[in-house]
Amino acid sequence: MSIDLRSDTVTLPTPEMREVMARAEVGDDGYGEDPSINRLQEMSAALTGKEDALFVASGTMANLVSIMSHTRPSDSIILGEKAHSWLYESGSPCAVAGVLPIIVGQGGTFTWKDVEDSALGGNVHLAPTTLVMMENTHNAGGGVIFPQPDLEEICRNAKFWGFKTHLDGARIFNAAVATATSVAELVAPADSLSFCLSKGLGCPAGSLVCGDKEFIGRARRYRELLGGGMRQAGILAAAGIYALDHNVGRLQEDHDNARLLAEKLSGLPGLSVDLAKVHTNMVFVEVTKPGRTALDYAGRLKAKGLLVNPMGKSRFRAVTHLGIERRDILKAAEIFAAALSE
Ligand code: TLP
Repeated sequence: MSIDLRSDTVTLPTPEMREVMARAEVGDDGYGEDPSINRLQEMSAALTGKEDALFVASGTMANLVSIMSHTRPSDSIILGEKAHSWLYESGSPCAVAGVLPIIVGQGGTFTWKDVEDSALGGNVHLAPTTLVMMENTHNAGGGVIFPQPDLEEICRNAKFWGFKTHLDGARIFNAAVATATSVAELVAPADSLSFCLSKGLGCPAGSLVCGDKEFIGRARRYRELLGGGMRQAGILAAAGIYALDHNVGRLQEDHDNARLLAEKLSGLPGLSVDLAKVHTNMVFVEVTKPGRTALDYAGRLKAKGLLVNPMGKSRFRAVTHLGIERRDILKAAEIFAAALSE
């Protein structure tokens, strides 16, 4: 079997997770009667320190219902460079929520000054800014952690200016483990957040939207509008409960494996890694060997049983997760070297 470092979305449910899924108590969530979904939502609200939570199908849907719940069509929203919602969600903020994205900062993170310089309003020609979205960890920025002082300042000033704040916390548990901070503390400044069960936490599907009761009420309606209402989905929620109970602490292993991989790769001529940006479970690598593109190199790796994700002409991403052990990293490092010397 290949060593799959394309994403932490490739994890397979373990036998233990499948076991709790098979035994899950379920009911019709359209009537609010699925005990497993209700429990997962209560757990998620408690873990994130928010009033309420809503189980949705995916991270994309979580971000979209959050945007729809905070804005009206023809508002503008502020996002960091290469934000997942902007670049990797099929244009849904524009196509479905009808908002105008304004991109600020560099490498995914940004400051209040960036927001202040770019926010729109006060003139009938402008699409008024009503939402600021941050991503923690930031995927395309390299799995980097959004600096908490900046996040706090953005949220504090946004409140004063009357903007809502949403955190795409698809990998917020990675940020929490890496900084030894509780998720509740990391997300406290933001009005709402989304987090994913189907990435480092190892579930087959599902994300949670968390915020105050009024916001979650609106999110529930937009989930319905998008066709995302589910029935006996407690089978999936049970996997989420299992993951929150068992798969959070182990994320440190993924971070250690990513660090080991980054260090090995940074020693190879023909590749370059910015070690300072390896904060969590992602390693972004530049192919510097003349005449090689990321796509070409990824093809050579694949032929040797190693999968990575090309992201741009010379850059690729390798992500660690619960299907990867230290010995896989050591083997992967050998394959990286062998494919370079071809
Ligand atoms: N990220 C995926 C892909 O881009 C498809 C990945 O492999 O990293 N927010 C962030 C920060 C994400 O990284 C992702 C998925 C999402 C939202 C969307 O989640 P899903 O795939 O569940 O819609």
